[in-house]
Amino acid sequence: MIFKISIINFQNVKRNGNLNGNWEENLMTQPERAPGDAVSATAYLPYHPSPSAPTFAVPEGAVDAHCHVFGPSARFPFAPERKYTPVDAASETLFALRDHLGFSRNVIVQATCHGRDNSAMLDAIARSDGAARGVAVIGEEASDDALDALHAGGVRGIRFNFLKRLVGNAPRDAYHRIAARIADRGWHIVVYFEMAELEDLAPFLLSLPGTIVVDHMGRPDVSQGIDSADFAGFLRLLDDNERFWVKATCPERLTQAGPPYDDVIPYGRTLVSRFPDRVLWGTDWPHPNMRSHMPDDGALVDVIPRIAPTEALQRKLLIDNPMRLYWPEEVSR
Ligand code: 0GY
Repeated sequence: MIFKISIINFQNVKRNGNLNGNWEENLMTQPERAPGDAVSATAYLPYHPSPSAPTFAVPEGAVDAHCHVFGPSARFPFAPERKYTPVDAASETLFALRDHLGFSRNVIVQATCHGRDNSAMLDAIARSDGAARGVAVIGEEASDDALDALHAGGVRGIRFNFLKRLVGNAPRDAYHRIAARIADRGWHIVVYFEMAELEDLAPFLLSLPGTIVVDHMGRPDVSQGIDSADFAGFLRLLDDNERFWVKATCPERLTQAGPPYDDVIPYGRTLVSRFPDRVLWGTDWPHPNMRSHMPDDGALVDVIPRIAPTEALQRKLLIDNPMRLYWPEEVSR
């Protein structure tokens, strides 16, 4: 069986343009999930078809430091071991969204549905005309030549994922050996975990070398409140270890209240004000695995001034910090 989803082509959308009438709608078909998929493609919401233009004027040179490309699966098949099957989300659509929202660059993060095959991400970077860099997922089988090729292709970090619903197992010994091999490349390690796991995970994270970037605010349970022991422990980890960074991303994943994400704003604001030189921001487009609602990417951008209320903080969050990690050669020392 085939199901149809409506996908908007952003190609003709100019920055801050009037959306009405500018959108060109396509119908794309998506195959039914493959046998053995843990998550049905039909249970997963497609990305927002017509994101609003944000009210917040994103500063020139801003980086969307966490987003993905998926497929197109006819060219870049999803990994057989994946836990979900997303809708295709091609680089052209990502770059049109970047322009529509007012961003200048993207950091494309390898997601689990593509496993260790980084080719869709590398293809997107190659098409970006220097405006994208990437975070890869690699295994121990990756040769030094393969790592060189990833670097030449724009990769500046690797990702270790600890979410049980996304990866079957997170082999810590292998992660150690991989981390040691990338340490002298000037790359960093992105880690994705649930805050409830932090106590168990912290010794391991601390044993990793170099800069460690925590995804999605460390995924706090926001129902516990900003003064929870878990969030205090997370703040302590960052207080005590200057090499730990955090992405102030994904209010849409963390919220229990829904848009405009009032319940998540205090977490983002705390992280940005306390660690202004170690925070990143990204859309997380195309928002894999969202089932509660699909965020309007324009509304997500409007969260930025609520968590980074001054121009100086916005500049660090959106430009200075991501440039230091992903385009260090362009940053004057
Ligand atoms: C994200 C979050 C998710 C997915 C992945 O690698 C992934 O598949 O990270 C999620 O489901 O929470 O960063 O997009």
